[in-house]
Amino acid sequence: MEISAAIDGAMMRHALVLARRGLGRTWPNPSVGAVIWRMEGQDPVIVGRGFTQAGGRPHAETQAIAMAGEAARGASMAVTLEPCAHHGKTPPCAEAIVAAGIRRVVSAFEDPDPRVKGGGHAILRQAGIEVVNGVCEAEARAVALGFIRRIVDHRPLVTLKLAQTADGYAGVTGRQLMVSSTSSKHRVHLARAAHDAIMVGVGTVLADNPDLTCRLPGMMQFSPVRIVVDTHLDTPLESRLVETCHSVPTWIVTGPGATEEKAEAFRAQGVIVERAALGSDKRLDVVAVLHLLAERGLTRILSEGGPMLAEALVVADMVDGVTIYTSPEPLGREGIVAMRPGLKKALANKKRFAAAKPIASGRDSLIHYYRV
Ligand code: AOF
Ligand code: ZN
Repeated sequence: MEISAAIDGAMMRHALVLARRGLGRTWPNPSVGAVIWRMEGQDPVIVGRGFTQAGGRPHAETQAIAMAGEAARGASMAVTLEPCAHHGKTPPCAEAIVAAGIRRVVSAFEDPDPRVKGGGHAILRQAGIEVVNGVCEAEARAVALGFIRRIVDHRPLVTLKLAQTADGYAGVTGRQLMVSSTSSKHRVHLARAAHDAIMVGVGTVLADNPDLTCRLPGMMQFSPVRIVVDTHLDTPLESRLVETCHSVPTWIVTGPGATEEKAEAFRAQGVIVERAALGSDKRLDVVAVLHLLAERGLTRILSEGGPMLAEALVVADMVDGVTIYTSPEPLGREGIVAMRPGLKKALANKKRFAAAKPIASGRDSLIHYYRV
């Protein structure tokens, strides 16, 4: 490989590492990474780095340019998404790159947002900047998948998380069951932080009264929005999710049948209550729920339960990844089956999902399935 192509790839991979740091915190915007470097002889020297800040602004490029200062003049930039071309709260990044005197831009892929869509690369080229597009495109698309799903498919990315006993149970009705080791709990909390929202069915709230926060040391502020899918508004007003909605936002998506009076009682506590349409089975239509959440700006959802919601999401083909934690101990009696038939069938279909090699997570085993 040519030296400059190898350097472009290395700088893009570095920008991708930066972009991953913002995952879960930039919605409705994508998390983008940018690296600015100059060549000193044969060696690249990094003079600026940036990633999209919490809430989606400032953008990655302006962060990197601010760090580089005058060193940006004549330098190269690697950026994990086409620089924006539209006027938002600040002028377009493409114009900021031109103004900073950057000579060469290595970009991963064209921004699908209709406000940009090739316009950023065009601004750069018109200014005489060399643009190389398509570097590490697959990896960059994977990092930006939540944003792409929202813009292109009008739904957020969905990751399913499941925990089961060795004999395949998620728990016993009405009682919380600890199926995961400390190491698995840490992994789950880290995954929570990298998503915009955690979603559960009301059954999980009734059974577990969960907190659904990121409780890793120093990371509490990375707790995402918590969403309950609750057709009849059965969430208890005394639940943890309602009681703590002032420190971490709680949204409930309910159906048209729940009374407005009931909805108001939750709103009075600080919960955001939204309505979506029902499916033919008289339960909330998960596709309608996801469209609504995308409209509200969410790009990455972690669905943590229960088995009915997981099955409905996968049967509707709304799932991008599935993480399954399996404990070494069996439950040893009847319980709630973790993987309902629709989910099992989908995961066994190699045209739909590919399994990564299982790994150990403490005493549990962990397997991740990717959408093909
Ligand atoms: C970039 N760099 O770091 C990000 C970009 O609402 P605004 O004005 O902040 O614009 C959001 C759009 O900008 C978003 O839909 C996407 O097209 C792009 N995001 N662009 O150049 C960044 N986060
Ligand atoms: Zn921008």
